[in-house]
Amino acid sequence: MTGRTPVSDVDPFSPEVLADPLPWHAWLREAGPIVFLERYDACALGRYDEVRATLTDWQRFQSGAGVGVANFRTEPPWRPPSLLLEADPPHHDAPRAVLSRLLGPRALRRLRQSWYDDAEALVDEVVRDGELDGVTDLAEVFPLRVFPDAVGLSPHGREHLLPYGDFAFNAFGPHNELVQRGADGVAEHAAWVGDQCRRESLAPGGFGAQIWAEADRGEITPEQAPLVVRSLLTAGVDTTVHGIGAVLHAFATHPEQWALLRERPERARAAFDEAVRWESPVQTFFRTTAEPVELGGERLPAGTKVLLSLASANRDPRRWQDPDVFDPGRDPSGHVGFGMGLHQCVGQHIARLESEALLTALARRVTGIRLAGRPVRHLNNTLRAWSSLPLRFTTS
Ligand code: HEM
Ligand code: OVM
Repeated sequence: MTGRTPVSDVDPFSPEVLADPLPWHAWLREAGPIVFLERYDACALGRYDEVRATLTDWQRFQSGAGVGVANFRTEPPWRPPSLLLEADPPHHDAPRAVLSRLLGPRALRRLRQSWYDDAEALVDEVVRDGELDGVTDLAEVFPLRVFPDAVGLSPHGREHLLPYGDFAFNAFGPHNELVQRGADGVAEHAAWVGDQCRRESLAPGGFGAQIWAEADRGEITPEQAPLVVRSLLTAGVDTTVHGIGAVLHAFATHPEQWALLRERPERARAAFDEAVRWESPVQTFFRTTAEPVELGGERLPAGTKVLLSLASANRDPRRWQDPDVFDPGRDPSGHVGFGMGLHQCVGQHIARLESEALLTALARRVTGIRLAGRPVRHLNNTLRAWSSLPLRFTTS
């Protein structure tokens, strides 16, 4: 460090910052384009331009050393690295091409009608005049109803999915209390997940079986197939649960926007993207410098960990007008809530389809939505999440 770079002894993964990260984000953006995090021997970026530039510069800012605080070259990862998230070209290319095809907009057309029907059915079941919990009655229920079936998972043991994902997202952070608390159960969750990734476990026609079919066609190797399935099981559930939680919270606290959505339900998809910008359910990922690089006027040695605050970039006033305002009428494109560049979320079309289906079904029944009590945060080293969201719906 040259001495001009701001140094911070703040722990971005402390319970205090995780419970209320916005003041830390504001400090990070204002302090300068790059900040040194004393505790983690890492740098942090909070401004949109630098975060975006780093996400799209995969040659110099690599993922293969892990996208959490730990450097896989010096610390062994908790599980074999992801062939997508934690890989660089050329290794990244084939698994990515497979998932891009299987999870792309064209491929999802065959799921659209049934997910819309499932959303209608769920809304019929749980929505009534009165109170319900937006997380435990809706945000956790809907993804778990549609996604595991689409992958082709066994109906048994699905309760492992959320805690497994929660641990994986915690594991990008330091070995703090959140990781230690999850450590007890993770072997059991991981064993179930690993078993589900076998060819024999996956129902015909689902994403899992399609991944194995790509192995048969030689697009990926049979050794890669189970790990590609594992990516869906790791990244495909908690993310959409907390994304849906975010959009429900956004509307409950902006009831006038719900009224507008009811008039124009075709805007559900854009509203979800705005909620992803506003809340950033995935808050951070790291990169590791592959060579000495200059960034924000600072010269970083090779092997430097760089924390990218997607959440802070998504509220950078240099990029967004009134960034703290949830405005489903704005154009949220360019937000980095799904990342950007080579690793940009390959499941984003799934996430959008799930939330669009659920919001559309809700918009048909629910005339008004309000908070009915204090929402409760669920802390995670990477995710911004609710564990409880007391809502009051009106239906007439
Ligand atoms: C990558 C966020 C839903 C699977 C990413 C990245 C972000 C992200 C920020 C970029 C990681 C990086 O640059 O290092 C989200 C959010 C979601 C969501 C906010 C929901 C609101 C999903 C779903 C799936 C999924 C539903 C699977 C069905 C993946 C995979 C990658 C990824 C496999 C790695 C892609 C690669 O490295 O090429 N996601 N995600 N995600 N996501 Fe998502
Ligand atoms: C993966 C993966 C991808 C994105 C996020 C994530 C736990 C995992 O490929 O396993 O978080």
